[in-house]
Amino acid sequence: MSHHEEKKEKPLSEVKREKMINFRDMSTCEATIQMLEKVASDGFETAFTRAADMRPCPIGADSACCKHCFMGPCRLNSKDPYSRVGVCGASIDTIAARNFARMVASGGAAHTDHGMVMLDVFREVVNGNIQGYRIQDEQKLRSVAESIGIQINGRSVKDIAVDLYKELERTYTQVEGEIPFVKRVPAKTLDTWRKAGIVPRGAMREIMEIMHRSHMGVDQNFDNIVKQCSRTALADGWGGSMVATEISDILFGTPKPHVAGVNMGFLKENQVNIIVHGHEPLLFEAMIASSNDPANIEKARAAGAAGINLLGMCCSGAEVLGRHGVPHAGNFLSTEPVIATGAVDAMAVDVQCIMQALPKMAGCYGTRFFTTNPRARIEGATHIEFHEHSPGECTDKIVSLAIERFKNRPGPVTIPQRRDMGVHGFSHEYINYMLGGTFRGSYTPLNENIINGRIRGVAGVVGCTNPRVKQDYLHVELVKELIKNNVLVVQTGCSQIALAKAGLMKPDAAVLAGDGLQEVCETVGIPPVLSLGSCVDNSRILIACAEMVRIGGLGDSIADLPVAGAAPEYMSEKAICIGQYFVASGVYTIFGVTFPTVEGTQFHKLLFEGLEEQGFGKWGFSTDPYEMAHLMINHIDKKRAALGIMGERERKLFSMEDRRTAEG
Ligand code: SF4
Ligand code: MSK
Repeated sequence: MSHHEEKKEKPLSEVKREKMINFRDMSTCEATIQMLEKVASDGFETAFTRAADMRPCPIGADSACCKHCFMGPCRLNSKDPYSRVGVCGASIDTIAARNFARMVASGGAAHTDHGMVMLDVFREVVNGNIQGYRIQDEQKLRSVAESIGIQINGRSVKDIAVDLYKELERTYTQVEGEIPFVKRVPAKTLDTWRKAGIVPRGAMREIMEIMHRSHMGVDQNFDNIVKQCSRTALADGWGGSMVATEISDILFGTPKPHVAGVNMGFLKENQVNIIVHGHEPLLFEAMIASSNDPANIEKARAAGAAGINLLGMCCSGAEVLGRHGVPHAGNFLSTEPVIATGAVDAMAVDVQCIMQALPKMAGCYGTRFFTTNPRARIEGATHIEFHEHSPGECTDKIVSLAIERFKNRPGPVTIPQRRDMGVHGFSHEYINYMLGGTFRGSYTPLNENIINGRIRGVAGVVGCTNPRVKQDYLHVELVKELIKNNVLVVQTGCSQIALAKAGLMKPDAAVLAGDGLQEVCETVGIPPVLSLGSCVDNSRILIACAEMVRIGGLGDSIADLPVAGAAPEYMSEKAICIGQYFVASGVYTIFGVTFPTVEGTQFHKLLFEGLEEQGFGKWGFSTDPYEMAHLMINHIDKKRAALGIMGERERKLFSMEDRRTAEG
């Protein structure tokens, strides 16, 4: 069939399935399973059934094909990947490295563009051109400004903010030199980057260069390509993503722990239910304002509703769950099933992780589906554009249309009665306060508890859900195994929603932790699993790592710390970029599902071994959550042994007194 011919699709209800699917094999989320069964009995499809019907392409999964020019596409999928080269002579190492580079570029572009939008809004707020938002966290503004060398003493908020904008703009546009947040990187880590020539310039430059270098006939040395992968990824982690997080905190408030709820049971049959899904907090913050607007609430009441009920999903949801306690209906893979409740009157989306299938699913259950961002329009969706200068215009319209749909709900409503409460909204700042107390807020107690062995180390467990593996299962089992072994877990993105549904974000989940971690959690009153926000908020984990190094006692660089990271169910290119910036920052980072390389190639060896030998972190891979946990724990123990803190209890950090004695 030529690509001009129209492919006739069968109505979904007529699609005959060869094998019956047991959704319990595909998810551990009870609400999602209930809805998947409903969707199947209603005769519709979801990502779960499409994944079951379509085997992943094995050549693509190995990243063994190249379509960077039209002499190809070339595939090097023989048993011996070195037995063939592409038409141009490209080796498997070049092909895999170039493909990887483009994943890093795309993932990094998503985060940095998100960060740049936040910065645009910040500039307009500071200049008085946007009235709908304002600086809500002046303390955070001052601390971010100070961290990159901006004078704050005796200056007005506006003056500091103007300087901060100018400085952070360089995160994107800087042609030469180092981006501002590099000032937060521990000296030894930065030294490793400088020696390797990978300190990032502006993200625009790095992403442009990586796209150039991965073009046909340019960089054909996998080692050199990986250097640019690191540089570009660092421009995201310590650049675009960090700007997104910091500016969001300045504009909307730094998260503080509070009790909040997760799962589909927070939909309310007698209210107008609106879900916001995507990534940037701007749409959601405006939607919160519109849903709380008395005029809109009155309209909803006039339509027979008891009120307007707002919920989040994916990372949009994670942002406001942490910041404001808005309930979260579920992670990425639950975005289709939730529509089958029939209770979602409107779903509004902005950017990233929005399946094209959603408007179709919305059509099946009469849900109103709205795209709002000029970057992300979807066939079949109603587009109501969101403008930062008049945010309420878009969200008020969506609220009105949701009310209209409530009045005319097309069918019965089935809401899975699952509600999971937990403590959400940690931040790297709050870890200071929580462990150090008001008067000695610092990471010292965290470091002390790591040194004395109560806490073995810290793990970041993050990332998506993916229908190629059982939804939530790997996240939950991995985290349980880690905390059982006294590893404190910090989380972001869809992963944290999996753990919240499993009840691990309640302080009493500390009983599942090993003795040492349990003691710390009970003393401080925290759960053993701390949620830090959305995917861009992985930058909070970087800052926490830098702070642990700065406090002392755990080595001189991030690579010395007893920490590890994992994205066991990842699906997006953003995750690859995140993984690469953690690896380049010095962290052992393990992915599940599949890894886009051919094992045994030089490129694979570089990622999985060679980078560590050069002073960075390294990649790891496993599809088994227990193996993954023990790979991470072994790594943590290796770092503890190198620090000389293996098996020690009660050793304190060097006090000033000790220092004087040692120096004297
Ligand atoms: Fe094939 Fe080389 Fe063209 Fe890639 S760049 S498609 S390997 S000829
Ligand atoms: S939303 S990138 S599925 S974490 Fe950030 Fe979730 Fe992964 Fe999207």
